[in-house]
Amino acid sequence: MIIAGEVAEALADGRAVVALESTLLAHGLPAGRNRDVARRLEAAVRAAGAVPATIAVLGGQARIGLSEAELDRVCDPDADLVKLSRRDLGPAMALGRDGATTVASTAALAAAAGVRVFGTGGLGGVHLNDPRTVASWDVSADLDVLAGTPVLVVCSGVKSILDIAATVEVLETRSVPVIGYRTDSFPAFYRRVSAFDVPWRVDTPAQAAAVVAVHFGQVPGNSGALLVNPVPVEHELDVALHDRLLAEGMDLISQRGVRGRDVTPVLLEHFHNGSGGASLDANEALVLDNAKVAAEVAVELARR
Ligand code: PSU
Ligand code: MN
Repeated sequence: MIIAGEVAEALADGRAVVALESTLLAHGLPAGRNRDVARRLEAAVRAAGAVPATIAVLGGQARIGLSEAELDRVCDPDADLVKLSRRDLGPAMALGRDGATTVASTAALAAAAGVRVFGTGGLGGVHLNDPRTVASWDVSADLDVLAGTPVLVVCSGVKSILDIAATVEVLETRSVPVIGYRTDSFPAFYRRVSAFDVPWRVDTPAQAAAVVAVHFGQVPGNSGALLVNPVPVEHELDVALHDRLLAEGMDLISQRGVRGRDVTPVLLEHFHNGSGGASLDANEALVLDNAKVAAEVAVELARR
């Protein structure tokens, strides 16, 4: 694992560091726009007083903190990065590959490097079963890894392309605290509220940091925590458009027989193409806001 100089120094000094993932750049956003988002994410973290550490695997080496040239490589569609969950890290590193890290693999690498706060867009979850097929058993490794990795993930909940009810239940079963940031509802990525409440709510970065400090420092166990922050209100996707895209996306997945790690990128692309850019604006706005909130919480944690 290679920790960038600036990140290593900040960690040694006990200053705030925020991990950022690379799958949302390489596989969640279209080429061109992803590079600009990468830059703005790091800028949002810095503006709040923390050091950004974007994580990826390049030439078989896990990198904690990327240079501008390395960010170019992650965002280059011709570089053809593999989507790496935690189970893929061994093969990718041993075989010298380039890969983008998901929430699961980013959290695992962040924790190993000593980074405790991670800002992203949406968490993976339990996928919906198409009633026309047999049970898919598609449950994102993000949930299992979070259950055993002491990192705070700041995200906008899970997309409504997932089974939110089942995802919320798994988080409870696996003892992952879910804390609403200025909300009482578990957010559904493009939409600010879902049919599900969050068990806890905080309204300031200092409160969030207090919860995380006690959770990591005093509560037995090894689980991470989830701070859920809804998409900024002006970027929320219209509900009728959202529901149409969701239904179409599910049909597409079933017709094309899309499976496994390809499901999320294919559905995201359908949303982006079918919403005339509105879903992309929402995605970008929520990721940037989560990076900012993550940095604010990391700064409060470092202050303690
Ligand atoms: N949600 C998004 N955009 C994304 C992802 C989730 O809105 O790009 C990515 C994240 O990296 C997440 C991963 O960790 O998809 C989950 O994939 P899977 O369901 O295959 O585990
Ligand atoms: Mn999956």
